[in-house]
Amino acid sequence: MDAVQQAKSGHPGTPMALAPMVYTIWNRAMTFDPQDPLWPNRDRFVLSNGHASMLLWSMLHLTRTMAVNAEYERLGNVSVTLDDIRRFRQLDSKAPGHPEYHWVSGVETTTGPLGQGVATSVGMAIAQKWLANRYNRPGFTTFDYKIFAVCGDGCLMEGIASEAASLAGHLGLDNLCWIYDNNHITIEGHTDIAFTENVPMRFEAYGWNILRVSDANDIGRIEEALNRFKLHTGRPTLIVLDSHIGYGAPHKQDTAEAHGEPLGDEEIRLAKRAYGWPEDAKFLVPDGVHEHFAAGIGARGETARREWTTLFEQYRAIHPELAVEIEQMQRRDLPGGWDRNLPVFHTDAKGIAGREASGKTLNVLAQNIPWFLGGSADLGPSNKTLLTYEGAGHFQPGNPGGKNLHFGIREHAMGAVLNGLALSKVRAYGATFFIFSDYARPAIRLSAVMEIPSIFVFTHDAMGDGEDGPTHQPVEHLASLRAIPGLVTLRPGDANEVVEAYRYILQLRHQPAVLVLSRQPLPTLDRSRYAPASGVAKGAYVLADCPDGNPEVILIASGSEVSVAIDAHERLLSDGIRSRVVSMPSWEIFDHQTQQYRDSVLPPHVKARVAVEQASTFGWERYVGPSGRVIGMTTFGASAPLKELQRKFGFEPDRLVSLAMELSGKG
Ligand SMILES: Cc1ncc(C[n+]2csc(CCOP(=O)(O)OP(=O)(O)O)c2C)c(N)n1
Ligand SMILES: [Mg+2]
Repeated sequence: MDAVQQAKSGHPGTPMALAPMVYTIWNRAMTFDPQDPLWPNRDRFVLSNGHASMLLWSMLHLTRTMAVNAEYERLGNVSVTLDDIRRFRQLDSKAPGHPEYHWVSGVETTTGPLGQGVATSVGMAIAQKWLANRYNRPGFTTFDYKIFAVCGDGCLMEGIASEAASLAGHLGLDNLCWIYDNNHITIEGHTDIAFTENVPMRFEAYGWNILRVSDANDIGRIEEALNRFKLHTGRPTLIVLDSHIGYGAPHKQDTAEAHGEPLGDEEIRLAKRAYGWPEDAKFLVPDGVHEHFAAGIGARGETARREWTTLFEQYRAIHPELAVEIEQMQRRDLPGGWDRNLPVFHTDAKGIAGREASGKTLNVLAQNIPWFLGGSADLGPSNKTLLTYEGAGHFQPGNPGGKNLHFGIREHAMGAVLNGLALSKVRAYGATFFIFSDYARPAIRLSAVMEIPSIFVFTHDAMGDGEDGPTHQPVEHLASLRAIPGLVTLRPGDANEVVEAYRYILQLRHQPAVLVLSRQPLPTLDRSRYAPASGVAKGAYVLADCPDGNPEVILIASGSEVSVAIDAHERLLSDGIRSRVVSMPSWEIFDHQTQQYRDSVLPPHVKARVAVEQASTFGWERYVGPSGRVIGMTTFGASAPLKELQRKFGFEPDRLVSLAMELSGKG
């Protein structure tokens, strides 16, 4: 109440109502050591109704959870101080508006977009099952942690939560508990206006275990429900908690006003009176409270972590390779030899599809990196993401060691599940058609906000599935993903660029990546004649050049248009025009190279530039400059065979040649 009032902004009502529940989870149920918030076997806490962030800041402060940095080092200071809370929602405060993963230690995932948190928790639960299956050995339970996720009406209205709950029910994730704050209030008022379904029945139909606690202040019954969750096997648990938003505030309780605005000084005074709390004290942490948490979660967590650490040392003696794997994974390192045997594709005019090259690469990487796994939203056979080697297996109830994940046709949840896996230090990829990246976009964005290395594999990247028509042909998707800060988007131009793209992506520790792949075969370029594909690691590179290395025209291309540019280039050279081809699979990576490198690829004095990409022209001006040209899309596509579409929209060498001639003044 005090923090929201001081900030003149925020959400007081739900933290007030859920304080007893969050207290019970943290101090009585969860195994978490505030001294080491990165301990791998800690229970996870997800606040999916992220607007109630004051709950989390309170817990992190009262438990004296310690801070860590991005290199996973403990810093020796507490994560959230009382001063941070006094500066709730202010610049640089470790008590920002919503839980932010990479900003505040002890936050397990960034939340705020409703539904994302609970969906992410499903990924965390999948990860725990997979880790337990691989690393637990007789006498050594290395991973048996549980995931607690708190959510409200908003989360349970969102489609992503339904997808995720359905998947969790199918998989029987009994390590997962969602606590539903059933307060019947959202921003516009009573849920009667838009949300009258029977939530418990819906979750029962998903295959969940349903528990109910009818009084959000009854700590004993909350604890009992949490204990029943821990003992329940075979199904995830939903605890429906009946609560009163703004509990104790005489005029605001049970109203939408308690949701998202400060209560006002007088109402706060009255609420404190109702609680039997000193009315005028602000930001009061009474004596003994820190000690109370230290004796509860602190002592329990420390004991559990110490026992685990001792056990882990014995484990290391008996299972040294597995112990090393766990440690590498925790630091987001890769095992030695992770990139051995990666495919090398030989020059081939007919070539191979990006998705095919990807499938071959994934199958090598998944064998080299034990904790690299993934799947598709029901498009495995099209995305070529299936792991087909002996023993890869399918992650299913009863087979938690499978490395092929089956998300079903649930792209929204897939994105969040990938984030949950990445937050659990498992390297995971998820796939669908590029056009449906829209359905995963909120989670992609969050992966970038969180700075976690989720991997999105999108195939059918342009008009390659021509006959399917405009509903299946991405246009604006590349531009919109490139606009997400920190997200690495890569659209490789041939099979060897696909391999190099994976080599780059796998080494990312704090950045997500989107790989955009062709459906149709692309010629495999002659790398003895053109530059090696390792240039991918620079985002863009000079693939083909004029003999004196001093071009008068530059052709820039990505993906399927790279070979079109090469064809045009050869014709221009034979016509005596000094052309250069720049393969540009990734703007994001290129933009982070030195000015010197960028100028060497795109010399500023060469103004005659043509970019070609089967996507929206939006944004290409930055590379072609005011006098350059872009061959791209300014409309939606059409339903027709690819060849006809290429002709109609100008993705042919002829068009490039004539524009290049025109720009170089030789047309
Ligand atoms: C995807 C998304 N849509 C809309 C919002 C804006 N929003 C924040 S809280 C909220 C109402 C949430 O209601 P509920 O989950 O019942 O929370 P309570 O008020 O009970 O705490 C809305 C619409 C959001 N954060 N995320
Ligand atoms: Mg509500």
